[in-house]
Amino acid sequence: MPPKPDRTRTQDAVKSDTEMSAGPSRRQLLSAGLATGVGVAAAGMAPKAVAATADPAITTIQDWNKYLGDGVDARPYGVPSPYEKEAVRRNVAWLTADPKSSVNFTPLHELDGIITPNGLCFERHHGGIAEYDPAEHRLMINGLVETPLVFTMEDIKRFPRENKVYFLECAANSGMEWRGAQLNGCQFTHGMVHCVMYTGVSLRRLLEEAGVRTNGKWVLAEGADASAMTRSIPLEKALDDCLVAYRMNGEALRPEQGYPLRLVVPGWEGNMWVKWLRRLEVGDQPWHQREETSKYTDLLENGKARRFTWVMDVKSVITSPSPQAPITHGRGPLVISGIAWSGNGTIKRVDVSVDGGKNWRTARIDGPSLPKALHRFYLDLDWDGSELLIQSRAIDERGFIQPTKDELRAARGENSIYHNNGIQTWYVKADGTVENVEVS
Ligand SMILES: Nc1nc2c(c(=O)[nH]1)N[C@H]1C(S)=C(S)[C@@H](COP(=O)(O)O)O[C@H]1N2
Ligand SMILES: [Mo]
Repeated sequence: MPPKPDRTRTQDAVKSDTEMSAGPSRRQLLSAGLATGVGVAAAGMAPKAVAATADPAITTIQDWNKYLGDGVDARPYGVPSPYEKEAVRRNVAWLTADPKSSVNFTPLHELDGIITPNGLCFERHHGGIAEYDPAEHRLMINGLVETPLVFTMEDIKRFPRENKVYFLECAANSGMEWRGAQLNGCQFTHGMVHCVMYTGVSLRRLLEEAGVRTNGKWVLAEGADASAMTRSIPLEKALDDCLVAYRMNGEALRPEQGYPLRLVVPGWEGNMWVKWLRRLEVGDQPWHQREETSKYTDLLENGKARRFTWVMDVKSVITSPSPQAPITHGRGPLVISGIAWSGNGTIKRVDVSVDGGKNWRTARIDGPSLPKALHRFYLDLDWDGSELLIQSRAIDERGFIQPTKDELRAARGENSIYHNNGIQTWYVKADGTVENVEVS
């Protein structure tokens, strides 16, 4: 089960738990009426440089010029520079009862491009990280198949391989923000998403090997961790674009991400991407119906629930500037940057507003535009130092437009936790600090 927000905690508790340094008023609703003296940066405009002779970093000899550094035998597996120590996953202690059934968050504000480094992919697990000897790992396919099969890891690596870049988003991402602005940083509001290149074999290929019977309609995927997490996937999706993956960004899956084997269910909510995958059972009904209650439903205002809301809707967020990535360089050239994604395919366009959604400009998408993967966008501005209410709004290839939070609440009420893809607002103050707010 996903983490649930604890509504009894105060805003100050949120602040101290997340070690944020924001102002006291992040729940305030700001009217979208700020003056904006912001121009789109002229082509080729560059930040001003200091004359070389005036800069001691140029005119004096630095420590690192005086000594030899580490040799090639010092770092068999490289780690980031010690100056990058802020680029780490973080959790929010009050969200869950125990860190072994919990979540941490990708530091989106520290990243660029579309690929999440393996060590920074957020983790969500219900029974802690399972540590496996791959030689002992087996994948079984049983149920409504002609030939039940058991594969070793070696067997799986002898099937034809595919390389695919996909985002994974937990359905609870942004769930704490349903009722209003709460957590002060895109790491916490949007960090239950990552995007890596997977290497694996198509699930279709493995199912064909076992031979799915005509009454097979669902694939039940089971994990080998202590939670033995089981999820049902409609056969149609299983035969479409799912992968049984054993590598991420070229290297073996990390233990946190399901080493040695995980299911990849492109564009669909993260809980179906079963890690430490050990069994695929073909059945004629979904696993959910065997349980007393169905998990991962969206409770509506009228008491009814939305079930089987698998596709992750079109969404985006500005990652910089943002509460954890304030503007420190003053007025002048400013790079606004963010990510956009959709479970429906590619992102067609991203609009950015600096006045709380009154006016929009088309952002520049840079880097690969791959279906069901993160997209990186930029808006290059000349900032005059005035306050801004920055927002991004993504549109996907099927024409779906990211809604405002008010539109979402009008449609689904306030009881939901899952599938919050509403437009995020950051309040940029004149001193460059940034706060999570909502505009009305
Ligand atoms: N076996 C197993 N698979 C699992 C889980 C789990 O607890 N056990 N958590 C699921 C949930 S809810 C999510 S959001 C994703 C998170 O994937 P990640 O840890 O690679 O970010 O894994 C899914 N697969
Ligand atoms: Mo999740």
